[in-house]
Amino acid sequence: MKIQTALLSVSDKTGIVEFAQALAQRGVRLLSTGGTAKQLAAAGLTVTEVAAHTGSPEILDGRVKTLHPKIHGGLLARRDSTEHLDTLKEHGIDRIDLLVVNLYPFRETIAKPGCTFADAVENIDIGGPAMLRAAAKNHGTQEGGVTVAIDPADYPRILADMDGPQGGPSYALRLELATKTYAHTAAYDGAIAAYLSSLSTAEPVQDQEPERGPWPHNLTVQVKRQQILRYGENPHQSAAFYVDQPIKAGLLGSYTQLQGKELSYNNIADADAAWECVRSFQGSACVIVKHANPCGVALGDNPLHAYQQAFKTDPTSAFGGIIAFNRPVDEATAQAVSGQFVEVLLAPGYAPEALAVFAAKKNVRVLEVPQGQGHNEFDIKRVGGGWLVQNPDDYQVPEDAFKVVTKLAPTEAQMLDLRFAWKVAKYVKSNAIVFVGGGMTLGVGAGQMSRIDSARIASIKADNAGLSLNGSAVASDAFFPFRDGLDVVADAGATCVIQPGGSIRDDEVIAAANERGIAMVFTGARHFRH
Ligand code: 93A
Repeated sequence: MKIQTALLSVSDKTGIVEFAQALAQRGVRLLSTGGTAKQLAAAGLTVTEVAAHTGSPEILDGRVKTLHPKIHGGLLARRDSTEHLDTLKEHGIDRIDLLVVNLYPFRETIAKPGCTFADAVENIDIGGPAMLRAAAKNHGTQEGGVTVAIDPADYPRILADMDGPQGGPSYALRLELATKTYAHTAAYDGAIAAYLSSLSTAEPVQDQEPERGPWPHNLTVQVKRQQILRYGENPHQSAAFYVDQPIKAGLLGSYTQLQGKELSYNNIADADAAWECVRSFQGSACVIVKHANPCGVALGDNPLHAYQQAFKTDPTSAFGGIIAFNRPVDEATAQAVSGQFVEVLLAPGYAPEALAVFAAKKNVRVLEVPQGQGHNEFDIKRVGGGWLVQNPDDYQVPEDAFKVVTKLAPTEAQMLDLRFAWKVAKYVKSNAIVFVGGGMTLGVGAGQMSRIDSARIASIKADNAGLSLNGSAVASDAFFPFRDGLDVVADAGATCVIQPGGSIRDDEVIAAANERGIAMVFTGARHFRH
């Protein structure tokens, strides 16, 4: 449908003169509000002020300028309804075919230091969103409808369609722009609501800054929907993946999928667990995750070696696992990984030969995640009627905080294993017990309600995998509440233990370690993960 009349009313005037010129050249009549009209007229364009068009002057300091039936009628009349079009005629209302609006800069205003309440309120746009929502509602049908532009980047696309065979914006473009408009007005109102809620007069529960890092009084997150997922954690749940705007390099959300089936909800959750764990190591490492827990973690001379070691921990669970590397994957590693059923692969890069190997396995989802230092500012967990927000668990125990509490001190080799085990335990769901030896996990006990059961499960799993725990090192993500857990790991063959300490029965546990000839280190910090 040909565009005959356009209304232009923009705060961000980027590209507006050029666009208006292009519209005028194509015979479009221009309507515009005060500031925008002034700028267009200064560029030599013929423009009718909305006030002149409606016969109503801008009033209340501009709070009412476009809120008029001549504007909203012109935007909202159905193009396929004779009745609507007759009504327009009856009231002397012209159709408006194209609406170009961007809103008062509310977000930018409140972000300015020293912004007053009055500044904020005056920058709440009312007429703009009203017109945008009207135009978007009436984006119409294949036959015709209103075109709406909020983004200067879309101006050339509208012109291109006007010059195309249809002589006007296609239905697909009108629909796309209408969708974009509603997302925009919703986000705009969301920002206003967030701002107003920050002014709440309710007594703050605790007005002190927490000591453990920066803290927002109001959490505003900008996210973009990356993809709609086939379903959520279970097929009867709907789900989507949203990524931060802008996304920081190094975090899972910055991935590129190089091949494979679409990612599922569980894929993404597990991929994140694997990626966060593997990127915490300096040396070449491989992490295999199943149901959000690492079931094999190893350091190696190269990715292939790391993978082979990680796989040995629990070949049964590794089936259908998510595998992450912190080094680019080469052909030999790709061949080895292809020997097992794998759901998702993650690495900072892939050799072309490695990609050729995976190409033969069409379903395998291969993700490239750029290396980077990015970290989440906050962890957020939804609970009934609220949100739990915390700083992410990125605490690293400083070397001088490791405290040997037993008669025996760990050897240097044992200390290496203990540090590795401690790091892995952080990524295992609580209660976590992790046996390691020689830079690989030997048994992982995860997600049990009692620590002793996690210890038992870890040793059973090592046994199932044919791995010896004699001389192994053990990490516990939180303190042993009684000596029984320590006895289980000692019985299994462990000779050194790392744990936070801090139990009222620490003395009992230390005595047990001394009795069993175990070297034990306290970290003073725990790593619960739920
Ligand atoms: O103050 S408003 O909420 N009331 C209105 O009726 C109205 N109509 C357009 N703000 C209104 N606008 C906004 O004015 C537009 O959304 C745009 O951001 C701005 C353009 O004003 P000018 O052309 O005078 O610079």
